[in-house]
Amino acid sequence: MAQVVVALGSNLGDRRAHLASAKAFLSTLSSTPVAASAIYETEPVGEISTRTYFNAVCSFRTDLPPFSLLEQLKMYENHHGRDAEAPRWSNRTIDLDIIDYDRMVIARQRLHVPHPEYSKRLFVLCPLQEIHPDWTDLRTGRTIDEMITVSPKIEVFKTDLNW
Ligand code: A4P
Ligand code: MG
Repeated sequence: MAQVVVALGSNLGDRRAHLASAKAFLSTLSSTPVAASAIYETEPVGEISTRTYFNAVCSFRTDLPPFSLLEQLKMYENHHGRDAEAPRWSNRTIDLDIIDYDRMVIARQRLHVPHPEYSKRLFVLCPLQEIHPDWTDLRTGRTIDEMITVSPKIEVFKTDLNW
């Protein structure tokens, strides 16, 4: 069974509800309870995104191999209002990215793990630190505290919203 980390993001519509239903979906892929961070409100990164995001990170165990997990996540996004044709980094109802799959390195066209950008993104690192405070980057060996220190600064606010 593989230990995986998935990052969730939403900046359209009822952002909390989008995260909550995605978390419920992730628990259907998991054989153990899903560990979830708090919900964070974050400043958008990238030129196309204009609305603030709700972001969170979930960690769970699954029997699905990596590409089957990716397929499940993409199907979920497509069935929940995500426009698959929209340009990269567009506003989105729900984005589900595989941050880590069992500490494996995968470099294929459709799947890169660890996620290539996560180590520079406070909207992933802050919730990840909350549930995995001892996390280290597979490629560089950096601790999560070090990655947070050197990442580009954006506003990240930990909410007390319920899932
Ligand atoms: N793909 C490759 N590796 C992965 C992986 N590890 N997990 C491929 C998921 N997908 C992966 O991704 C495009 C293609 O990448 C997929 O078809 C898959 O085969 P996508 O999620 O459909 O597109 P995207 O989200 O627009 O691109 P990307 O590169 O995932 O962008 P990000 O990193 O998700 O950035 N600001 C804030 N504050 N919060 C955010 O959540 N998100 C983005 C999008 C920009 N700014 C943001 C946030
Ligand atoms: Mg994505």
